[in-house]
Amino acid sequence: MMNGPFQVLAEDGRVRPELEPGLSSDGLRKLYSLMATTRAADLKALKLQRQGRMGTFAPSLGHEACQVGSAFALEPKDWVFPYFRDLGAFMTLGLPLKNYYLYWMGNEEGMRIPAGLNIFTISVPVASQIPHAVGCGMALKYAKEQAAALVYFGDGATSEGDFSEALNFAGVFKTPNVLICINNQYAISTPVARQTAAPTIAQKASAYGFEGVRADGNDVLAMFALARKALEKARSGGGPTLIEAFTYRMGNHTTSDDASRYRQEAELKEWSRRDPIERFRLYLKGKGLWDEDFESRVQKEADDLIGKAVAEAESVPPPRPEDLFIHTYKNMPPELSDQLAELRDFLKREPR
Ligand SMILES: Cc1ncc(C[n+]2csc(CCOP(=O)(O)OP(=O)(O)O)c2C)c(N)n1
Ligand SMILES: [Mg+2]
Repeated sequence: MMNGPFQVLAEDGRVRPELEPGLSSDGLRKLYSLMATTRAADLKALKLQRQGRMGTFAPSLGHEACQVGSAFALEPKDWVFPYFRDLGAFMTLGLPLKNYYLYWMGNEEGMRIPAGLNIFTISVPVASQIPHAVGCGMALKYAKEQAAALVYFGDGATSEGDFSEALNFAGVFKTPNVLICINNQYAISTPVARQTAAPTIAQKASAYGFEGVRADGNDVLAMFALARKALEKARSGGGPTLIEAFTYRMGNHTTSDDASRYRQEAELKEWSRRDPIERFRLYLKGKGLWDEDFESRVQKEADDLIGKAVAEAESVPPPRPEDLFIHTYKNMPPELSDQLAELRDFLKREPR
């Protein structure tokens, strides 16, 4: 590592006051409740999956600060391009939790984004959302809109051609983008040392001609401060910024993975000492903004919200097999309509 990641809060919650981003007490408490609610909603999803009530799930455990801190800096006019491990960003932006659960239950209607939210759908093909975001940045530039397009992706995405092409374009055309690499140090079982020989991901930005910064991704104030600065720069014509959020994936890659087969217990233990929520709680407590009453209120509100979201998501009828064929073409090409006819025929003979 060349320089240590940018930090506002040390691991024990001690703050560097000159770097505090100047949020109000309400703002700070909101950040806390968003992170705590994200964690509770994430743990609930794991349980749903284990009970057979959700198809598969990619846990966000450990990513709460980088997701919530960066999304908290967005304005409604900005655009967001998420990847598949972004629950905290969705919570912060106000996507109903029902939608997120529905999506992971296998119903793509969950990604029907309510009007007024400038969020694109989750991209599962690794890195494919980065060129989308840069294209959106270019469109904002043409339209002379003072808005930015922010994209999230993992460390694994940086080995894809899409990453390189998108960052090159962003640099050349000075698009209003904020590119956030959530470096959780693994792409499924591949450690980041096998992903790149560069000491940091942030430094890759200099080859594309723009600024790259490395943040402590478990420090919500560092993430907020850097994202806000990069967003302001993008909106005012200063071009793109790459932010590397240095963090750790505390859970399995997805519910189909068993990380104990390729990660050492000691590493996990080491990172659990850097828990992003714990750290922020210590900071708030020091400021007199956290006590047991506040905690119980946050947890109760989270439980209510989650209970309601589960009930709503489970009351939506399951998708029809035919739904596989819609949303791709306006007019279905003949080979697909043949396949659809064949599927309907099969379902008539062997109903589900
Ligand atoms: C183009 C493409 N190749 C492979 C996959 C299978 N795949 C899904 S997630 C993943 C690893 C992604 O790792 P990273 O970008 O670090 O994100 P993380 O899961 O760690 O958050 C892979 C290889 C995919 N979805 N898309
Ligand atoms: Mg990763």
